[in-house]
Amino acid sequence: MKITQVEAIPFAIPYRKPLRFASGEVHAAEHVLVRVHTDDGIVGVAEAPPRPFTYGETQAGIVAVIDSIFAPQLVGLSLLERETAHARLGRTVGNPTAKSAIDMAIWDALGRGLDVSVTELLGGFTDRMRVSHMLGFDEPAAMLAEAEKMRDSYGITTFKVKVGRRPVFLDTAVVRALREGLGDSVELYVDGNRGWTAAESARAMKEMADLDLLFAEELCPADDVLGRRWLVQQLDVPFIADESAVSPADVTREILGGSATAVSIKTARTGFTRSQRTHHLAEGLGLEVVMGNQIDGQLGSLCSVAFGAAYSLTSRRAGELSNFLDMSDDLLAEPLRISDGELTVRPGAGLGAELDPDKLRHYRQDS
Ligand code: MUC
Ligand code: MG
Repeated sequence: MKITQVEAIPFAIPYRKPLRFASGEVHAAEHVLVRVHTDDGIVGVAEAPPRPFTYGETQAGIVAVIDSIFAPQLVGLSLLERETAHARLGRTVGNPTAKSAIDMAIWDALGRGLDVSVTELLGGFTDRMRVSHMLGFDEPAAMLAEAEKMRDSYGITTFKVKVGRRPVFLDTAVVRALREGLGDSVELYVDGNRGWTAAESARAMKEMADLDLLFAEELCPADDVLGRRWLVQQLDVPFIADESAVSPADVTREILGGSATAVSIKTARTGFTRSQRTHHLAEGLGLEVVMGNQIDGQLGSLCSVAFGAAYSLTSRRAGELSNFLDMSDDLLAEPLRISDGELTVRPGAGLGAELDPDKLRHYRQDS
């Protein structure tokens, strides 16, 4: 079970429909496939989605940091020495998705070696999660049509609506159209990706006070420290820290500082090892948790559901697990299927993910 090689393979798969939000937009999944090989022939896999506008990583940067810094630090370690691997990766600041993909590929390889699923290794609470779909910026009618399609085709009844545009009415009109069009039985929440000021956020939330929102996420920047605290104190729904709270230390700072009251866990940026720490912290603090989406492909979504299903707290709320549906293709040999509004963990060892070699050959950018 010793690590012999860590591969970082850049690939690109176009989106059928770009996703737009306050801090950026995504037209193609320009991700990095990470494969961890062991001396007994096991290969663990995961993917790293660079989000330059949020975390400063690029596809080329992820490949470079893995090849030149992380891979040499890990070769020779056992798959069971996960805390040692974590400590070595931690010597380098930043690079959250590069570190996370390596971490998750190690867990996948360990599960394969032990013939148990990653969900069982982590906690084994359930084998499925309800799915929440993220709606990117568009006109109200188009966003309502997309939500109806997701509900009618996949049974999804929870929607996260991207907000943060100016004037705020552009977004509040969308949320109102969704509530009126979809009725009371769906769950709606909003994510501003720091697009509004605290005052704009407060105004928008007042305008939407009758729309029965579940949560509000990152409406304004955490760096507007007093403004955000002022906002969070007046809301009557949990305020989710997403990009402002990547590490457990960030979560502690945001929650104790009164700048958030709930947390988004994204395996794409905290892997399984650091997501576990955030989960345990959230449980200890009594926080709501949502499994977030970093605009993941199918492999990334499989990682999210594998983690989310492992614990009671992370599987309580619908997880953001469906935006791979906007991609034109993927690398998995057997595509993920959402039905009755749920995504199940793949049966089998590790993550249960098998890649299609022809698709990998087609989409990889290094050969
Ligand atoms: C989200 O929840 O913010 C948008 C940018 C990113 O990194 O993740 C997405 C979704
Ligand atoms: Mg967010």
